[in-house]
This record gives sequence, structure tokens and C-alpha cells, in this order.
Amino acid sequence: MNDKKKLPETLGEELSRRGMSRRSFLKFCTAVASAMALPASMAPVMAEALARARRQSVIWLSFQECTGCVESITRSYAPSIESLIFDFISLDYQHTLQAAAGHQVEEAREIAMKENWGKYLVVVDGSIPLKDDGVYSTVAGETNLQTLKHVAEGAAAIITVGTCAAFGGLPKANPNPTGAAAVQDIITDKPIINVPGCPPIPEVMTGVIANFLTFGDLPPVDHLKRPLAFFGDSIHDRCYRRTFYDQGKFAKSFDDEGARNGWCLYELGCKGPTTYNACATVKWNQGLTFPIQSGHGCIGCSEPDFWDKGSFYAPLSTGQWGSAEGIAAAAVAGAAVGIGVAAMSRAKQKKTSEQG
Ligand code: FSX
Repeated sequence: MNDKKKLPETLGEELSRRGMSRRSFLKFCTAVASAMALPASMAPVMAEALARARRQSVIWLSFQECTGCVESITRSYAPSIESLIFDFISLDYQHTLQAAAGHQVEEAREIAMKENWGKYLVVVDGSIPLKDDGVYSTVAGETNLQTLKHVAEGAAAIITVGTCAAFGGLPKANPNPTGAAAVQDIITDKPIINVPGCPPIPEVMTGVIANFLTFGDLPPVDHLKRPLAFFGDSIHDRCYRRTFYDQGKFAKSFDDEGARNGWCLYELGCKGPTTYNACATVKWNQGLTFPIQSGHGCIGCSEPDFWDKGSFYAPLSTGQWGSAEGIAAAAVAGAAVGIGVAAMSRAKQKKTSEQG
């Protein structure tokens, strides 16, 4: 993990070492540029900048979490360029993946921080317990709170991975016995980008890193600090079952005719209308599928307090999910307003294209 001397200096060198063609690389850059809502003309610029990119020091801190986020990210598929970017960063500290142990690891982290002061990226997964001076989660004799504050000091930026680090997630769920908090509740003087999801989508993570390597900065974010390119639309807006919603065709149980016909899962508790994420477009397992496509409603895991809002199998109208942007409110009336919702959506698309 820390044997940098044997490793190629730039991503371009790493690409040639792996026999990756320029054509494949350009194809990848085109896909990333498109996913990040950049004009197509940015693809060659991105390819050029990424090829010249030097190994980025990344210090990864894992706090109160289930390791699902790391599982998700390390499942980015072997020979892809997404995984190459993940391999290419200099992961100078990561509890689950590092080979070294004990004092050596903590020393390696201190050295990486010193050598890259002001330039390293910090990735955090998991929430930080604040109750009782943070005693509920410690690593190497330090509370998570102490470690986070110490490591964040020299960071260029912080990427939170998973809903726990972004919003507190499951550890923060009622009654929150450890006083769990999100990174942004604690660190307020550094650029932070949140990549929520329980777990998050691996390609969103690599997209954010690719953006940082290309432009030296984090991409534009929404009001919850989530990358707009991936969190700009609700899952409902991009769902392939949306037409059934608009026609008022809803599955009433998981094994009825509606379910077999692939109708909308709203009445079975789908939280797609109030959830913002890229599941319906980027999907999972190399773009193969996502929960709704596999027959289960969205549980809203990339939204703050999703666990406490609960009611995963009850329609939005009966839970605490509110009516984000009026869509859920429209959904309450179901089929009766389906045509109106479709009209709203078309109006929104028209407005967007006029603005764009
Ligand atoms: Fe949380 Fe991640 Fe869910 Fe688990 O690191 S977002 S519980 S998938 O592991 O933090």
C-alpha cells in the first residue's frame, strides 16, 4: 500500500503498463463526462488531465459503520477503468484494506499527512460518536472525533462515503445511543462532498475522484452537499416504471398481476419520489439492475434520517417522508393526478432544456 517507488507516476503510465488502449480510456472519459453532466467536448480534456494525473494521496477513515460501503466500492468490477482509478490512488491509510497493523499503520498515516499536507483527500465512512466524549468508537487509543479533527486539518477536501458519514445514518437512528453525528456536523472549514447511500454506488465515488483528479476540485453539489450530476434527479424521475405511475397502474402486492407486469411500486412503499440518487441510471453490478428493477421498492437510503422515517412497505402518503418538491404530495392522490404529474414533469423538462 505504501510502496510508492515501484508504482507508475502518472495514470497515463499505469494505463500503458496495463495495455489499456487510448480508445477505451477516451470511452471511459466520455461516460464520466456525460454522467457528470459535462459537455461532450470535456471528454478529451478529462482524458488529457487524467492521463497526466499523479497519484493522489488518500487517507480513508472508517468510523461507526457496517463496512457495506467498503464492500460496495471494492466490488467495482475488476478490469474496468473505474477500478483502475481506485487502484491508482495512493491509499495511504484504510483499516479494512491495509496489510500493515498496529503502530506502523498510524505512523504511515502521519508520514502521508506530513508529505502531502494541504493536498491529500480524506475519505470518511461511518458516523462519529460524540456522547460521553466519544468513547463508543476508538482506534489506536484515539476517539473517532480526535482522529477526524486531526486528519481533517491538512486535507484539501473531504469525501464522505455512505449515509452514516454524510448524515449520521443507522448509528444516528433513534434513540442514537452513541450521539452519532455526520462529518459535516463537526468539520466546517473544509470543502466536503457527500456521497450517501447505504451503501453508495461505486461509480459515483470514482466519478467524484476522477473529477478531483481532472479539475483539482470537487464537482458542483446540491443543498445536502451531494454531487448534483448524480443526485440532481429523484429516482422516481428516472425510473423506467414511471410510465405505469403516470397511467395509475400500481402493484398492490409483491406477487399480484401488477407486480408481474412490472407496474409501479408506489403503493408497496417505494420511496423513489422523495429519494435523490443515481440508482435508476447508473444502476448496480456493472449497470445490470437496481432494487426497483429487481422488484423491490426504494427504501430511500441516500436521504437523511431514512431509517427513522421507516415505513418501507407503506405508501409515502402514510409515512413521515414529506412531499419533496410536491412530487410525493401528487403521488398521494395516485392515479387521479398521474396525468398532472406527467404534465409537471414535461414542463420541468421543457424548462430545463430552455435553460440549458
Ligand atoms: Fe453506513 Fe458504510 Fe450503510 Fe454500512 O461504511 S451507509 S451502515 S452500508 O457501511 O456507513
